[in-house]
Amino acid sequence: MQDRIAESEFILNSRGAVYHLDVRPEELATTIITVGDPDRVQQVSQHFDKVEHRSNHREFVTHTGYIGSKRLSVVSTGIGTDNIDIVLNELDALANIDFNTRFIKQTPVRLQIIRLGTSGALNEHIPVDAYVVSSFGLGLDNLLPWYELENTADEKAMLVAFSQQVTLRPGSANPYLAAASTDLSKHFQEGYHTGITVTCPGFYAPQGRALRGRLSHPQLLEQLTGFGFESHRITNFEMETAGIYGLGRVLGHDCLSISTIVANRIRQEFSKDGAAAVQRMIEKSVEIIAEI
Ligand code: R1P
Ligand code: URA
Repeated sequence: MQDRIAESEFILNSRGAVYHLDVRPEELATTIITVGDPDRVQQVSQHFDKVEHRSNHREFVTHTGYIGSKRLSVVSTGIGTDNIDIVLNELDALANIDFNTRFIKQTPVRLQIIRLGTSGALNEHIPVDAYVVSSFGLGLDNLLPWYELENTADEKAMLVAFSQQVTLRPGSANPYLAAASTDLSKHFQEGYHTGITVTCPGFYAPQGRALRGRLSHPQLLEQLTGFGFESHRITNFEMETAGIYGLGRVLGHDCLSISTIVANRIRQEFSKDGAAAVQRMIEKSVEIIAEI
């Protein structure tokens, strides 16, 4: 028999809510939209017919409500896969751990987790203000090497091709890969580009941006743009997708990441009104999510 999970490992606050998110099991839906920016939570929940729960702790803002009869939550993650480690584990705990007994529930609940974020394009044909659905998350950030992530044969072959074509400085990254949920991605086709999203452990040098710090890997953009495996190409990079896909796989959830392209790094263009483009992505995507 499994052990009761100790107070030091699974932390609840004084109202019996999971520590970082400050959410109780009954306050979370099984379809969850994640956003990086806490201010974007309200931009999503304004499309709900009714909001029944709001919580707010550190960078983690949660609203739960309904569109028609569909119950949805929207949760902000803040930036980076260190935060994704916290958010995905706590969402999973809310669904799959009994908060009273501290035992794992017998029947696993599979969540739908959909990121609505922003990203930089690595393909000159994907313009700013376009939307990209990530077919794969390819992590350079080192979160998933801490978990037992099982890869398919195709994913393993893609990782081998990546290590042959993209020469990272030894010790800088331990690349990992996980695919999107096709059950979710099949709903997001018209009006969305599709491709591999690279998840980076930072915004500047880890995405090839040189301000005053010199880059250890000045060929990064060129190598990522040139990468190919069968028909798969890298379209964009950001800071959460691979963590969501990888940890979603480990924990047994269906995950999808959708990004508004706010910068095209090949053309060196930046959106003139990224906020409006993000708002359009939210409207278009939430309408689809409400029907899934
Ligand atoms: C960097 O500015 C942030 O923007 C992107 C990156 O992944 C990173 O979190 O996503 P969000 O706009 O969803 O935060
Ligand atoms: N977010 C990123 O991480 N990179 C970009 O270029 C734009 C948004």
